[in-house]
Amino acid sequence: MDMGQNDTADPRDPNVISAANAAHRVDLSADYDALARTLQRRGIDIENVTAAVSRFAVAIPSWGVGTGGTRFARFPGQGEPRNVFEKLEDCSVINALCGATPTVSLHLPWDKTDDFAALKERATALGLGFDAVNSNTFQDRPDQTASYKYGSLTHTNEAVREQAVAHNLDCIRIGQILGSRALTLWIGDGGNFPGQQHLARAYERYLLSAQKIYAGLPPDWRLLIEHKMYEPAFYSTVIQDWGSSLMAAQTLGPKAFCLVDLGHHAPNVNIEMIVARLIHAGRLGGFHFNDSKYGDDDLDSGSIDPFLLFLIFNELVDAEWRAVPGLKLAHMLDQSHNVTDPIESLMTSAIELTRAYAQALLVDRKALAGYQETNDALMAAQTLKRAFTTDVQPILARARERKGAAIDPVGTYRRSGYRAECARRRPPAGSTHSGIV
Ligand code: RM4
Ligand code: MN
Ligand code: MN
Repeated sequence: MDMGQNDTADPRDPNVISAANAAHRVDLSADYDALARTLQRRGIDIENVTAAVSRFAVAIPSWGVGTGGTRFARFPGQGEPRNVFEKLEDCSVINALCGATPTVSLHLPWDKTDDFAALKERATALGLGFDAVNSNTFQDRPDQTASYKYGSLTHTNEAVREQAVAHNLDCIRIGQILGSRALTLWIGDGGNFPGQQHLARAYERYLLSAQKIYAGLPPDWRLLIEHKMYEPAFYSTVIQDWGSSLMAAQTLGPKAFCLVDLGHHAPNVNIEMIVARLIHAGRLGGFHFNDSKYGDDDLDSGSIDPFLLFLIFNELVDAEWRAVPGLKLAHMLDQSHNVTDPIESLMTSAIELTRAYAQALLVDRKALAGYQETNDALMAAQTLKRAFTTDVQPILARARERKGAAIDPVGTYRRSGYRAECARRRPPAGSTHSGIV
């Protein structure tokens, strides 16, 4: 991109990032060295933690870089991306500055374009790859014949189900062009009234439709089944919980896994236990990270309940520690940014995930196992708390710096003037096709 203005600098330019980092280097070194000594006293080599954090990656949802909205209104931001190519530009800024988001997850048909090969080429030029493809059968679009008003994969009418299956197969075809290796299946199907739907038959129809999609998966692909308690169906949702999702995955076959969107549970549900159970079943496929207070709020990861995020990562690191076989997770952010600059929110959220991961790596697992065996509840809890309350900021910043990313991503981004430059180059063009999110 040619920023072309004296008062703006391309935030992806390594020289721009390095110049911005210069102002923080001395302080960071002092903080990092101090933390290294603290951790050493606990028997932890900081370099191992920093190296693990450096390897952590999470996908950016293409729809996340546009401003989201609620059922009531959407207040568009300045210089929003108007098409999938511009979304990729913003994703490349996020990745350059925080160094943890090398892939993008598309949502179809929101991200429809005539030339997916060109999109793939553009992504490669920007240093980006593609993560799971998300299908969309929860909305009607002008060119389709059947309506999803009363469901898609579980609809009573076979023609509607076939259309929804065909769309998913099309998503796989597009994903193959892009180099994706997973299809994420989330449906809004369900009922708003008791009695509206036959609960058992709707689930059976889901399985029959999902089998057809599964049969279309290339050998190296996975099907990620996403459950959600409610919305848009408010009384009964066909894939409402991890039980429905797990049974579906087990029925479909070894390439089917469960995807946990953090916002898709009732308040106070113990999500880390769900994670543990799915790991036990060998069916945990990945996450949609976000945070919430009440429902599927799609708030920034770690903004409401960072301890929950830590406890989830604690389960993941524990599984790594136990060398649970075949654990290969698709990490993605799934957020809606209504009042912030989406680029800033996504960078901050990616960093919050690395923070939770780093904290989880600090848990003294041998000590914890001992306290668990001897039923020392207080010390077991303290062992987790000690890791959670450690300020790992210097580790995160050092990991970014070593990758050529920014020590201070938001500050560097703001000073670059990227958003103002986008506002000049991208006059509003109606909807960003990011729908309800
Ligand atoms: C759903 C779910 C899906 C996402 C849509 C936009 O609530 O989280 O993952 O694709 O929203
Ligand atoms: Mn989701
Ligand atoms: Mn959701």
